[in-house]
Amino acid sequence: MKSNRFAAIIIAALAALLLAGCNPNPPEKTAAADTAAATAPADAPPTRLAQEGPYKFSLSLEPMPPKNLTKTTFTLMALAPEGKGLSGATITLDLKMNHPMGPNQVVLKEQSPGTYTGEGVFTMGGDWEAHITAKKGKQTGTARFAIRGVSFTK
Ligand SMILES: [Cu+2]
Repeated sequence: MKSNRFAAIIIAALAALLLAGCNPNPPEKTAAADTAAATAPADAPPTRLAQEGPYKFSLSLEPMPPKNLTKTTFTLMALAPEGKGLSGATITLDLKMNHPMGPNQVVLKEQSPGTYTGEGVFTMGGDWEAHITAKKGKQTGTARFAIRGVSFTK
């Protein structure tokens, strides 16, 4: 199939551009990521670094370990102060590295009270952070998770 081969070349070229454009070395980690995630293996599940506001969050990914340029499902569990599943919130997840990568936001949709999911793509291998913002009425809750060791290859 000629078109498949062409697509593969385009993807390879795009990957090379992304790698060249965002200087993968030396990886300079944030202090918070260092302290909270230093002991976790490189392919550990997302580690919560910080959480502010009235809600409690935990994050999981599929596939795990995550891969570069591969559709990834983000599942966020969100609890309201009473310990019930948070319902009716608007939740976004911003993927960031320790250098400019451009905006990479996933809007999470409520599947059931307390469970929000969305699909996104890591645009580079390496260590990322997911920044969560949950809004409901006048309340806002945030959290940051370390996502280490996103595979450079698919
Ligand atoms: Cu990068």
